[in-house]
Amino acid sequence: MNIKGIKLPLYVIATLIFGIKTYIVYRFLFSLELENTVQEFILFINPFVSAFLIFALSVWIKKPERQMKYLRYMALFGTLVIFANLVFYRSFSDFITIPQLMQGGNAGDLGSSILSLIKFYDILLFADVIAIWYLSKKQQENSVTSYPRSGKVFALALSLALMVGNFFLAEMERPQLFTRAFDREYLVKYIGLFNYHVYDAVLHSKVKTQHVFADGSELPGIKEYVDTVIELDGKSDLFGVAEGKNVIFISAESIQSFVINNTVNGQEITPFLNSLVEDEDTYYFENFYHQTEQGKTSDSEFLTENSLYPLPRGAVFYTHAQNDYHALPEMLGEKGYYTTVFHANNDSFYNRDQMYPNLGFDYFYDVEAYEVNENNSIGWGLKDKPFFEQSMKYLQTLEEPFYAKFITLTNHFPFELDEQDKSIDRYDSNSNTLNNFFPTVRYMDESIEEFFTLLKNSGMYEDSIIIIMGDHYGISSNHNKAMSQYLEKEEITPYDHVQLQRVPLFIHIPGHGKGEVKSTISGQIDMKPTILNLLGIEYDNDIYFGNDIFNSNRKDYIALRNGDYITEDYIYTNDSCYDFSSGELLEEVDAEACMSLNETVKEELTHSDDIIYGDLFRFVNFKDEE
Ligand code: GP9
Ligand code: MN
Repeated sequence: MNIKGIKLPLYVIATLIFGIKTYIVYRFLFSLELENTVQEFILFINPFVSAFLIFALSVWIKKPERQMKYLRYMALFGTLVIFANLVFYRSFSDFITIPQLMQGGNAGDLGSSILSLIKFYDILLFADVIAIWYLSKKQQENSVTSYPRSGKVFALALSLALMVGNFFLAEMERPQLFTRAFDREYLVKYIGLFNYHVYDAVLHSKVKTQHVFADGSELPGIKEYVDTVIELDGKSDLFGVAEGKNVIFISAESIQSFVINNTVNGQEITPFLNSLVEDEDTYYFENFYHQTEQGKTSDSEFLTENSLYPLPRGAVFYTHAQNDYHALPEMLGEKGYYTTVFHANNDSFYNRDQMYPNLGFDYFYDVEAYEVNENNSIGWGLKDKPFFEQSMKYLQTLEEPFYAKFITLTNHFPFELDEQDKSIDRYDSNSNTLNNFFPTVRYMDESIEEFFTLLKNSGMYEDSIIIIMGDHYGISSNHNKAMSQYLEKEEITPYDHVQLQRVPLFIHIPGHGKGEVKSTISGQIDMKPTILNLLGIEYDNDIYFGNDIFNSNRKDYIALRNGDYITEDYIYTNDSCYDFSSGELLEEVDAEACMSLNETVKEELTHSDDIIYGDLFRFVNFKDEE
């Protein structure tokens, strides 16, 4: 084709028209949220980058007619991929994954309504295919030139350079985009639909290979470990104390224990949670650690529901959502519990729409269940107060007993809050993150207090136990300078850093009367056995790595996901041991007892990883064994 005398090869023209089409689909047919101009820019360039990558390959094909055929069929194939995703998206607000394609379940649901999901104007999606088809036929007739070697190499080099540039920009805008395996919407937004599918395929084949080579031969070793190191003889006094009661579990976003019973600018940060610390119906755990990694909230959910460790890379909710699990919701379901999650975010975020049913949850009240508007939302979405308020109408209709998990959202980085919602002032330091953290923590504290009142007014309070757990840290070590200023410490040592990984845990049992502050070294890995114990449910043949938090015989360490660990006497981090109470660095001779746990912790983490990588629970029949 000649444009003002410049002869553009067909693969470039195809790139341009296919790229424009793809951009229009991204922008107007998928609802991808764009938060700033960098994101708009990335979304604009990625369709062209992907199209060029595909079409420029044609220069390597020798025969001109084959070259043209390649362009035609690639345009058609690419359009079919877009079209299939679009139809899928209209039903599930999500993009197709390989496991989904193979699983067939979702696609089956789609089957009946597929016609209603296709719009008449979808035909326009194929306009560029027709144009490319026509031009390629025309060129073929005129016989196409073959490209010189330098031209071929240039086209390939350019397409790769463009892709690297695109990935680089994406990684800058969303650090750890690939390793955190965030959300499909993010991936499509930043690297485009086609590269997303390639990424999904790579991830899938990796998971599949590990899956294929596992044969369950590791299981006896794992079982022996669980039997000797983890499993406890006898039960705690609280076994069955909440038998038959509803479990209301609040996953409190980004709260760390250092805010409890603390002040900022002379003002109390969490008055309601502080009142619970004193409350006679509440146990407060002051040495409770989060054990999450890159999957953050989803990792904390994974730990809680399975008593398995999350993975060292990526979010296990995303990478191993198809595995067999033997999770708390499933076990509670078998005992007659209705199990559900309330969280005002997209259901595809962290792949929850796939993972929750697999863990045995009966229902997920996601953002669609809520009325979200400009006035009642900030930052990540619906504010916590309207979130709890609006959840009540659903909660009241649930069949009892139920296990209901509520995941809050307002106290999320970057900790934005409307002026009218601020009850305390910001802190003053060089870190806006830390400064803003305090008012949003207070807002969450107030929202939980309001939720307690709503529960009391509804009459559900007496029949329930309420657990409040911090999901992970909110203030990363990037803010250590400001943190040391706030904590009035000279510096944040590796010991302090580990201690800052403590998140609050409250177990509130209405009418119990024996609540106290507990110093037990404990972590999220302990939640599943603890909840089962409180409800009086036996789980002798389960495989898990935590202990009932109320049992005094429990194993005496808590492993963090990076291999650090904490005992009553020591903290191991950075290849060194610190005295638990004083924070003093121990000399090698004094550290022997502490160091001796090193191998056990590694072994424990490896066993847990092996279960996930090899999907080993598919070889265990938990039901027969019970
Ligand atoms: C998203 C919410 C926050 O739905 O759970 O996730 P996080 O960024 O904290 O992992
Ligand atoms: Mn979180």
